[in-house]
Parts: sequence; C-alpha cells; structure tokens
Amino acid sequence: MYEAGPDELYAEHLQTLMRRADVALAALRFDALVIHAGCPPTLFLDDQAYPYKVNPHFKAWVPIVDNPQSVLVYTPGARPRVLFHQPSDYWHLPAPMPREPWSESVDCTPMPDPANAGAAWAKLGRVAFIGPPGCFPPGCPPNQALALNDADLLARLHYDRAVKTPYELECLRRASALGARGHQAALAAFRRGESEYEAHMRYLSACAQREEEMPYNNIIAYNEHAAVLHYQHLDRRPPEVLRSLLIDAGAQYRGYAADITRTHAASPGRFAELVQRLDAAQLRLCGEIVSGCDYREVHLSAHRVLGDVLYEAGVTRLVGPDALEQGVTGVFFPHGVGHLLGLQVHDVGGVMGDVQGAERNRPEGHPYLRMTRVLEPGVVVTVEPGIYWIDSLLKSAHQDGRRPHIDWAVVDELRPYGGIRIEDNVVATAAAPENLTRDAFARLAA
Ligand SMILES: [Mn+2]
Repeated sequence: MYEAGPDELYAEHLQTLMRRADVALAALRFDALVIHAGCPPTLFLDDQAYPYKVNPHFKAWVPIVDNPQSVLVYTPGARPRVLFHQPSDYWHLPAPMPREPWSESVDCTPMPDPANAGAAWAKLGRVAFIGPPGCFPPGCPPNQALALNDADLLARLHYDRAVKTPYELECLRRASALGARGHQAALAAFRRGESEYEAHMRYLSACAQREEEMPYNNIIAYNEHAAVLHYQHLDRRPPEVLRSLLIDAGAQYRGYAADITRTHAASPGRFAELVQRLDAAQLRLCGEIVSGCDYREVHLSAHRVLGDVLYEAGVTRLVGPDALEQGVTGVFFPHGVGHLLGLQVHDVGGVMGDVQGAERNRPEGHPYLRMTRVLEPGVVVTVEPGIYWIDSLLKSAHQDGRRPHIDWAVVDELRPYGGIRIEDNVVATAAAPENLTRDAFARLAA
C-alpha cells in the first residue's frame, strides 16, 4: 500500500494549524500571531549557551528545529511568513535557507538582524506573541502583560494540538522507527556486557541523533537502577552481574517525539516471566486506547491489571481490584499510565477539559496522572505501566496495614532487578488503535 510521506502531508497540516489559529485569534480578538523560535540561554558567568531547544509552537508550524532567533508571522487569510535568521557571522555557519518541499507552503525571508524583526508586524494591529520571554527584540511586544503568551490563546492552541494531523502522525511513525533502531542497538550492547554509557552511545549512533536532539534524556538503567523512575546517570563501567535492563529512550523526527520503554532480563527466571506477564498486560491496555474512552479509566484499569499480574507472580496476596482499593498496587506502580505525546514528550493539554482550559480532575489518590482527557481520533498517548521495587515505598508498605498483602520474600528476590516498564506510543482512531511502537519493532524485525 502506498503511504504518503510527510512532505506530501505538510500543506494540509499547515491548513489545519491556520484554521485552528483563525478560530483562536478571532475568539480573543487578535489580528495576527507572531511565534519566536527561541534562543538558548547563556551559562552563568560564561560565553557558552545551553543546548538549543526550539519553541514547540514554532516547530508545529515549520519543521525548523535548529535555527534559533527565527520568527513566524501569521495573519489570518495570508500565507505564513518565516523570518529565517541568517546573520552575517564568521564564527558560525549560518543555516541555509530552507529548500525542502515543505518550504513551498510558506514565505521564507532571510533575516540578518533579529533587532529589526519588529517591522514585520508593526502594522498588523493587535498581535499575539508566543515565545520565551526575553527573545523578542527590545520593546516588543509593547505591553508584554497583554500580548505575550496570552494564557487564553495558549489554552486554545494546546487543547487543539492533542489531535494530530496526518502529517504529524507520519512524523511520529518515523520517530518511532528511529527509536526502535536505537533500542535494538542498546539491547545488543547490554547482551555483550557493555556499560550503561556504552549502550547509550550505541543508541545515539543507531538513531544518528546527538544527545541534545533526543526529546528527553535517555534512561538506561541496569539492575537496581531500574527502580529509579527517572534514573539519570550512565555508569561508565558495567556491574559485576548483569540482571536487567530498563531502557526508556526516544528519538525525534521533524521535532516530533517517540517515547519508548522496554525491559529485558539477562537470563530466564521469575523476573523474566514477570516481564512477559507485564508485556501481555500492557498490550491489553493498549487495546483500551479507543475513541470515546476516558483516559482516567485506562489508568485505573492499569492498576487492576497490574494488581492481577503481581498476584499471579506471587508478589502480592490480593487480586487486582482489591489491591487497588487497599493501595497495594501503588507501592509497585507509583506513576501515571501515560501522557499525551507529540511536539513535546509530555505534551501539553493533557488535563484540559475544553478550549478555555478547564481542568479535568485526576482520579482521587492519583495526583501524578498527566492525562485525564477523553480520547478522540488522532490523539496520541503513551501506555506505560510499570512494576518497581522502590525501597522507600516498600518501607512504607512494610510499616502500615499493607504489610500482610505482600510476600516479602518474593520482593527480596526481585529487588535486585530494579523494575519493569513497557511503554508504547498509541494513536486513538475511530476503529482499532494504531500502535506506533509495536509496528516499528515489527518492521525492524521483518
Ligand atoms: Mn513516557
């Protein structure tokens, strides 16, 4: 079957963004929209800058992720205009003007000096500005409190962007394909007995992306490190014994993120079986990503399903629903089942109930859930249940009424493996969900 590439889908994507912006600007009585790409802050007492991360609103409109200081100007009814930063600079190589097919849908103008950019919107009326404070030329916008990052405008744009265009879905598919390659390379490194750091470097190399291009910091956790939800170090030396690998690492394509987690056992046994059980449970949860479904229900469902997994594995003595009710599942699964995914790895708008930004409550006792919306076709979420042996949480459970519900000998046996998380990126459609991650791994294996 022929599948359209991002270049063919871009013009329609842009039309969708323009329509959404038209509605939002009209509702808030703005005449035009100006989005700054951002500029990296300088290090304290230094002349070096932090890695540049583009304003997500900017890369939504144009896939320019590596040219700070550029500006997008949009007036309803007109083609979007990109003021493409192109300084006269013999220290750096200025970015070449975009010549890719997508650039035919916008008007790109070289901008040698950002200080003069204001002329491009001086006569546009009431302008809404979106961008990091301090990046726009001095005195612009004239009244920052009124026009810079207007909360009502951001709410509308954030709410709308949960529904991906076909272009965005194709970018996400390609990001997943890259991530799957990285995962394969890191797993091979683990199997060879290489360190966390080496697995990380092989991951980047397989994706052909620099660390600063990753949508988030790779989590590559061996053994007990897998119990740290956002483990941030990369040991340069492998441990004496390799038991488990938890790898949570993505990739980006045109600024769209993949967010993939896999857990692997070094050898067969109780832990490897638990990985299998969690994998099967995770697949069932992915099946719940259907249009019309309240994502909060997926989260609670995950607690019941994991409760059953823990019970069947002999870790706990209560079946799923009882384990959830008694607060036992939370000892092992202390995070949300997932979040929106797109331009940002934890994409915005996850707990919004409408375009005005009303918050949809998280289930009581689950304050960390990042997504509470009802799914509709085109919404992309992660599904990432996990089971961990976290000392502080286990200690609390050991000291309170949950103690008899847990088999502590089994916990002690599994503790050295750290934990398990399995995370896929899933698109809600009008019919069966599309699993970007499983598809990517399957294509890799084909
Ligand atoms: Mn995630």
